[in-house]
Amino acid sequence: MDILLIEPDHKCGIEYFPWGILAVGSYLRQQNFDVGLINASYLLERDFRAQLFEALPKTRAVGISCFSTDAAFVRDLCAEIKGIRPELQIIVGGPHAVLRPEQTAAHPDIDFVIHGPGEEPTEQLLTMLGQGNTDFEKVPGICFRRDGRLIRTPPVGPVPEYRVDYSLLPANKLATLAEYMEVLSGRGCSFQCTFCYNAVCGQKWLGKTADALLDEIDVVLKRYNPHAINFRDENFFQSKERILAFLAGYHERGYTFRWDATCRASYFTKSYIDEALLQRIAQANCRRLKFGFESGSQRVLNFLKKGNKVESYLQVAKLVEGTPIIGSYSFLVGVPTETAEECRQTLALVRDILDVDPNCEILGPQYYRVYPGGELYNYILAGGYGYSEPDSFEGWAKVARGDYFGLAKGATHPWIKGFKTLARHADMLVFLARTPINRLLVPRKLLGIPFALLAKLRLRFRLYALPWDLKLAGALYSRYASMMLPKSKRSV
Ligand code: B12
Ligand code: SF4
Repeated sequence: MDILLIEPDHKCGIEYFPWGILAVGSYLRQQNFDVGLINASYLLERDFRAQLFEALPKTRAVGISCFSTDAAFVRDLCAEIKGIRPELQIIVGGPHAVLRPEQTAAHPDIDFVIHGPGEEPTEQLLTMLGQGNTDFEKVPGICFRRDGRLIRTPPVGPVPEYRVDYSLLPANKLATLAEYMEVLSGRGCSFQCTFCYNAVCGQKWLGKTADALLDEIDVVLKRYNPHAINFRDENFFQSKERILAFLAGYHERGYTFRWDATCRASYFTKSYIDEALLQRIAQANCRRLKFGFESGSQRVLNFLKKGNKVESYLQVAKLVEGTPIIGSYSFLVGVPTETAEECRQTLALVRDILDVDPNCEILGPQYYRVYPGGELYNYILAGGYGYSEPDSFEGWAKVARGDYFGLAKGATHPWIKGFKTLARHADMLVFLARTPINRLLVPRKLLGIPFALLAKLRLRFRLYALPWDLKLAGALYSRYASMMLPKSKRSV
């Protein structure tokens, strides 16, 4: 095996596609490299370790993906691998490597860091390692140590065209693709929201052409016959021209699959998504449109450079409600400069949207999590909040704790004045307020009834003071969810 690619256990308990290593692995396979892939997020720990120990003696290099929250997992894994085979080259990529390449490459157990798209740098590194060539300075897109110095080479150019090789996924996942499939129709996004990874990395939208996308869908349908496809990229609707061609192609090619995609409220204009186009989208079996609404405060939206108008949100929800499409709306609270009243405005907006469309999906309001990089992050560092960043990968590993379902949120948000408990548990408030009481009428869940009743009153009448019930409910739910987690993982 030329390289063993590993996705950490993100501890979110959900079996998503490991897109970073799936992309890199697909490309490498097409260049005739022998690639192995293990996704620790799918596996019970003992199964992960069994697969790891079986593959390690056979591989020439290891590649690991790393979110900032994965730092501790990656640190421990690298130490373990080096303990078994010190000569094995370890390559780390993924969002944290992109955001903090030097710090990551300074870690003694990490040999190379990929600070952008990983396809071509990894191909070049593997080729050079195979030849015993050590001119790594010539490989664009990497960061590494040499003679006590850190060397960062220039970024790589555009990612080459290639097909995703889903057969890299574990057998148990492959068996489920007819039920649920993910396809990446493009990468990046050209908006500038200050909290978002795309804006931080300057990843402008790069979409497949409609023809290339439709051809890819043909292949996916032929091989896996999914009845639903989730277009996983973050701005599926960025190009109107491509959307019109996709909709035409959907009917011409006789597709029947249902699909989910990301959208933006600002696209709902007379010149782009009007009622007629929304109907056409619905007729092409769109199942779900996902929006980042973020806040009920226009000031906060402007501060985040979201480029949306709060006043458009109810209109968007009404239009979507008038179709068979499920509206999925995501919210964010706890960002710097947000006031208690602005947090309450977000909760009031959630209530108003639920009045318009009781069947919609609400994500959050999620508590703003601080990840390194970008305008908002720099604002925090400069803001006199006393917030300081870990100065090493080891330091990140210490702050990044296991975060089952994102409920064990860090308390370190000094910019939140007087409403931290509400902000941290706003998602619990909405979750409980939406839970039908009859679903709690089972012995295991009876305890939830008073919490749910109180949350319904809170959301309806804007009663947000003294949210200790939400804190307690969050702690109980976190414990319950953690107990449930191992069952949600499949053992292969
Ligand atoms: C899909 C997705 C997920 C999926 C799948 C994750 C995955 N492994 O792909 C799931 C749902 C699991 C997920 C979960 C989470 N996610 Co997420 N997710 C994304 C999203 C929207 C798209 C990623 C994607 O598919 N990219 C397409 C692939 C092809 O590109 P890529 O990931 O950039 O990978 C390229 C390079 O980075 C590199 N590369 C990547 N990995 C590797 C590995 C090796 C060995 C090499 C050589 C190269 C390499 O090469 C790849 C190809 O060019 C991104 C946003 C974004 N724009 O990237 C957020 C993002 C990655 N997620 C993020 C976060 C924070 C999370 C959560 C922590 C959220 C939470 N609950 O709080 C959880 C993690 C769970 C946890 N508790 O720890 C952050 C990461 C920030 C950070 N500093 O780490 C991002 C950037 C969103 C953001 N905040 O803006 N996520
Ligand atoms: S529109 Fe969405 S994907 Fe694009 S920059 Fe803003 S938050 Fe990120």
